[in-house]
Amino acid sequence: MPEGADMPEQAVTSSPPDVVPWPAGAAARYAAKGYWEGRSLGSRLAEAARRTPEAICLVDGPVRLSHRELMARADGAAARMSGLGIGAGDRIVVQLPNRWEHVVVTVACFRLGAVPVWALPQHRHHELSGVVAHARAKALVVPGTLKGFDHQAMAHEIVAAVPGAEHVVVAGDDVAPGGLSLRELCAPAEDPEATAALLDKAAPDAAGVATFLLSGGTTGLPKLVARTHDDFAYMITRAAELCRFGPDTVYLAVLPLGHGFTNAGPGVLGALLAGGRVVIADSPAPEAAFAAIERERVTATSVVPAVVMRWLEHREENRDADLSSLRLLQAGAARLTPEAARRVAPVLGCTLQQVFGMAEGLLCLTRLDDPDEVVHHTQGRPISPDDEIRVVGADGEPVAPGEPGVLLARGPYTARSYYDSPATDARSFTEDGWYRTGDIVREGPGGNLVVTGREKDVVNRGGEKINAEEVEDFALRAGGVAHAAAVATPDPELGERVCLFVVPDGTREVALADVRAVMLAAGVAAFKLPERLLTIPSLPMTPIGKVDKKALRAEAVRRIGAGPLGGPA
Ligand code: J2J
Repeated sequence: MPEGADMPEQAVTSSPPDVVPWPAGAAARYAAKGYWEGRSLGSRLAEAARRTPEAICLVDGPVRLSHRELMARADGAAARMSGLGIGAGDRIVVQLPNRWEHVVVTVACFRLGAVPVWALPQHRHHELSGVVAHARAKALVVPGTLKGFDHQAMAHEIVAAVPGAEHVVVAGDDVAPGGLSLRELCAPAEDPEATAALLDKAAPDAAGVATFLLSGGTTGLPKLVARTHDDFAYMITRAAELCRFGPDTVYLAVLPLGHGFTNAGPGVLGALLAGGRVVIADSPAPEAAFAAIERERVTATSVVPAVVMRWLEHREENRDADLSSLRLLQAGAARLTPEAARRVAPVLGCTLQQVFGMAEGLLCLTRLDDPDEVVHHTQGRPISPDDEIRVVGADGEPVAPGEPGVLLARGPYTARSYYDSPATDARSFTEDGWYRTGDIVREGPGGNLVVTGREKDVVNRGGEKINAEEVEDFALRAGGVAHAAAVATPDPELGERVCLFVVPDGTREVALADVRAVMLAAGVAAFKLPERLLTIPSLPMTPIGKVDKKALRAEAVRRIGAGPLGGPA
């Protein structure tokens, strides 16, 4: 694959017109305060790499890359993408499992100004074709076959069907005709210094889009959040500062690299920008993760509460692994119970940090020196002094201090709109630029937030968000269903699972397997499939005529119990 001989002299990547920018006054303030530094993430990463070029910064099994080697590969990939006609502002959907190439492609995009859109390996045709189409992606990067599923074939189908999508890039040896080899794409640049000089000179505009993040609960009609180099870099470096990341940081990426949390909370990018090291793991199973922590002397990692529970249970029974290097365990993306939080320091021997974040921006952290009371019982407070938050009631007015209400957020790294989705924006953003998170919180002492519920209709299954309406639409396509309502049922392992209520139309019996089959046939990610089906004569309604999901959640608990799925229906 040739490297691009004619890379542009100056990349042009101002914000696309389909994103609402920050008002000029706010932007000027964020720049004046030094939050927005006006440098692209690619330039920052290259600069960090040049400080300690020979230090190992990326480990994946036997692969160990130094900062110099990572940049040579990323720059090589950027040059080859340019040779393929991919330039600043072009989007590339990246669906890869946790492998070092994920990091190389990401850094390559940031160097070139191309926009990576991280998808999850579990996404299937339904989600991925929606993302490729809505992002107007030019390329799709996929594994070959993973866990028995042929991602390559799916990618070719999507690229053939979506106008503007051109390239399928495939990991591994088995690249079918018409596809490009990820291995070749990620080979080191032939002349690393010359390539780096070209990319430095053509560095993308820091006000332009660095990445499109998928909003929690991505459906066939995805919501994309355009994060600029300036805002994303600020969030990452500020989080890295609060997590005390530095050259001695060894960060274990154990959650999917498709998540914002793993990449940027401060995550992989925070560790690299701090001159530290990233160790890639492809499973959060305690045996494998603990072995990686011991072997690589990992100092920090981030997990979802379901993984915290598994690690605690395993460690209580098995103390073989040496976890003494681990200083920081971040837990976020779903609610961690105070009981679990309390066990982390004594059992795992490290500091717990609760993380409450979202693709749209706002990131809350408990601080490393917060008292136990805060770390065990709250989801932390915003990372920037200029994050603005409001907790409002049904009337849109602020509630009394300490009372629960819907959280609104605004600030130097919180988006003002979704990408090209005016109808959704009208519901999710206020006219004066606040993002309506849909989370119900109360503000505790010291401004720490406690997430107590949510108004948005999603199920949070171990950190993966599932849009209830999407499940309901599929349920209606299964025969015999007059009405459907998906709700969360409590689960000791994953926090929540999807329970589907159906009102039969009397023509036939409806079984869980029927609905699951409809969803699988439509190419829906398996984690969204309902795990329980309950029939009900009619759906309860609220006084204003909406389906009463609160009543349904209570009904599900009454019928199934709050324990594992086993109980009688
Ligand atoms: C309860 N609910 C939480 C928490 C997120 C860092 C960390 C997480 C995400 C993420 C992220 C929660 N307790 N501690 O992007 O950078 C729920 C809320 C929130 C939604 C966002 C990051 N932490 N949540 O989870 O875009 O409902 O981002 O609005 O996937 O997850 O989901 P998502």
